[in-house]
Amino acid sequence: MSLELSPIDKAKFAAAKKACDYVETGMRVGLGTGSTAAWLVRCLGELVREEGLRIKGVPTSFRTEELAREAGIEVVSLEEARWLDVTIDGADEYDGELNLIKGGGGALLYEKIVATASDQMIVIADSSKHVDRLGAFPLPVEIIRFGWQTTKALVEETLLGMDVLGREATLRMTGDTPFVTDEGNFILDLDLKRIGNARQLSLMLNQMPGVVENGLFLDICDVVVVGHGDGRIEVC
Ligand code: ABF
Repeated sequence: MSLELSPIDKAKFAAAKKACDYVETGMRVGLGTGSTAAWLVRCLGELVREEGLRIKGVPTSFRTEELAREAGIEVVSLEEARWLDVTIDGADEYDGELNLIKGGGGALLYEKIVATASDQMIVIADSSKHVDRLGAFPLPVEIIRFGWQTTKALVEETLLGMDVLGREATLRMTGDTPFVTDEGNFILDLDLKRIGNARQLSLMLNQMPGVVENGLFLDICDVVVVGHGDGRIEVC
């Protein structure tokens, strides 16, 4: 990589490049979404073009599919792959137990399905994503469009009685219109500040009518590859 990168991009690139060590020819690879995952796609694309790496990539968003095809990576559907050897993806937060908040990029539903259908899930992140306790980053919750205001009110009501600090649910917008996921759903961003019991919260959210999935990735991540601005790597 010859271009001069900012410290944050150096960190993301370093993590993404290190994560390529987990990928071997013949593997079915889940390709994450977001700026760090975009570095992964670039690095894997270079290995495909210049080192003869042969993988089948399963993208977690339309955007990642486009990037993967541009990079020369063979793209297959999750239906065709059926199961994956490894998924490599970014995160908004990770804690000491490698539990995550994901979905800042709006791709949490496909990301969670792909990550769960993988023998191994590797997160690549710059060091700013590490937290002692999840929740400072607003928790994305994917909801169907039908009755979304009612779903929002139900979610807020549920939060009132739980071990979370913040209570506000905000519909994610793109300019003046609601953000629409690749699946055609809306996203609520829950400004919780701190999550006391992530497992209880995740279960409560996902049993609510209208809620499709939430951005708490619990007991899914196996390894976090952390990049630093000076190029240093940590593997947790
Ligand atoms: C995606 O990457 C999302 O789940 C997560 O929100 C985002 C992190 O973005 P970035 O890598 O740009 O910091 O996996």
